Amino acid sequence: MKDNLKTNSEITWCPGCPNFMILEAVKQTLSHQIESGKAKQTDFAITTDIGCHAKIFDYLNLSGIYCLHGRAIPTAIGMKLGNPNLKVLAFAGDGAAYAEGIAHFVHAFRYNADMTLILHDNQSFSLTTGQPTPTSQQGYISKAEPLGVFDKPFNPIKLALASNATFVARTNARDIPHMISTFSKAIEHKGFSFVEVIQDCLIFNIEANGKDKLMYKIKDNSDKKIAERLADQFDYNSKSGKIPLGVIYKSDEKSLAEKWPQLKKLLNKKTNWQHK
Ligand SMILES: Cc1ncc(C[n+]2csc(CCOP(=O)(O)OP(=O)(O)O)c2C)c(N)n1
Ligand code: SF4
Repeated sequence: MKDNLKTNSEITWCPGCPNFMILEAVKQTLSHQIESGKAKQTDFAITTDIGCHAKIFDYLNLSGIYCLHGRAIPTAIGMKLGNPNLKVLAFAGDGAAYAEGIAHFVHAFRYNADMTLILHDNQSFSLTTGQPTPTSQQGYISKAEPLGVFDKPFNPIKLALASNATFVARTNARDIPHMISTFSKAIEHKGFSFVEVIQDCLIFNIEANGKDKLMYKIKDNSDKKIAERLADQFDYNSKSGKIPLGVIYKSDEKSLAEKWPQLKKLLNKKTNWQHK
């Protein structure tokens, strides 16, 4: 079944890039969903941003839209509104969603459309040769900031929680089984599910690599106070602290379509949209 998700496109990631492992985990996750009868291959639709991560668009045999930089999230929400029976996945980088597309990132949690965001966080704008992003550590020297980054990074997990996220998880691009289990839980969550994948870039911001020794796995958590404490354990700035992996927070709230009966009516009338 996994082969049905393959394409003939030449893969142009650097040899050994952890994006290969993310691709493998996505294929295995979707194959399990399809083989277990939870979804058909044609039920899935993807959006991708622009960046190294976004090349995944060419390597997955799925319908979708290769978006403008920073716009994978709003395009995915539009897709979901257009056909709510689709299982929509958006792929974005830390530059894409935390810089260019930050407004969409914040508001997506409030809207709570039933879809999944897979965020490849390599603490770098890698496709464009390593400019710093909002999660790059202080002191990171690049061609764009030769004196090193002066600013502290922000913490996207805390931002998601503060924005009333209903599903926040973190996983490691080197751990395919953990990615599969986390992606599966995210896809099965009702509402907007955000999975941050900690991903090394082998070429740019290599000082930020090798955080695996700080990582540990947690049990799924539904307590907001505990989630905030878990989020505080890693500040994206130093190689100390602990990095919790797993479902950091999950709650059951109404999804976008459930909150907007008028939208449901309008769409039913205009597009024969059937709410499940
Ligand atoms: C509107 C717009 N701004 C900037 C760019 C240039 N650009 C293309 S890819 C990219 C970096 C992407 O970085 P990130 O989202 O972190 O993904 P990565 O390459 O690290 O996977 C930038 C700045 C663009 N294509 N469009
Ligand atoms: S530049 Fe970095 S993120 Fe991009 S393909 Fe190469 S290793 Fe991967």
